[in-house]
Amino acid sequence: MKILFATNNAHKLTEVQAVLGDRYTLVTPRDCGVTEEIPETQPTLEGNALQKARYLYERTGLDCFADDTGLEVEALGGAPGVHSARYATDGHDFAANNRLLLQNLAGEVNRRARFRTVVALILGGREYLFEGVVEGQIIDHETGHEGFGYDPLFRPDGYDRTFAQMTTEEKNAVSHRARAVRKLATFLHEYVRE
Ligand code: ITT
Repeated sequence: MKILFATNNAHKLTEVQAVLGDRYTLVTPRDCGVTEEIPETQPTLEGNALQKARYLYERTGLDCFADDTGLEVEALGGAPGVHSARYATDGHDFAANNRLLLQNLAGEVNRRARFRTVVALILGGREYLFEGVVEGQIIDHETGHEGFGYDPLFRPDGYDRTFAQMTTEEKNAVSHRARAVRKLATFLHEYVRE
């Protein structure tokens, strides 16, 4: 089955394809001629995931899904949250975001944080939401080169390595996105069977 994934983030594509396996072939917006940046201007992860999926559905009429993810840091009242991509600057500057996060947590003993992903699916014109969460800690310096975004600063509970020190397979065993996408996959399997 082919399904359109509303992302321009190649790392996400790799992670999600690995979770879904070869039963599903992911198609990108670019593959469908949508080359502009898909707007995400809503105040919540749910709102943004739906906005991205609806944007693509309106343009292509194809079944599709989108995810929106935020890093929620306890000592910062849940920031950067829905603003995770544009925390330090207007663009997706991962290094600047990580520097700002460390700066804002300087001297803070409470390093608890979680990643939360919301996946919005539009299938047969209907909308569905799936959520995935992983709890962990923000460490005090960047470690590792895998993954993307805040991965070098996030150490999931039960591990002594950051996401950026893990292979895609290891990250997918516990990550927010993989948890949400596994719920999506279970739903799709049922839907296809009916
Ligand atoms: P698309 O909207 O094109 O899918 P994006 O990079 O904007 O890609 P999100 O809005 O979902 O993705 O995520 C917002 C930011 O949160 C993203 O730019 C990263 O900085 C961070 N982020 C998301 N998922 C992450 C992950 O698995 N590991 C580390 N950081 C992540």
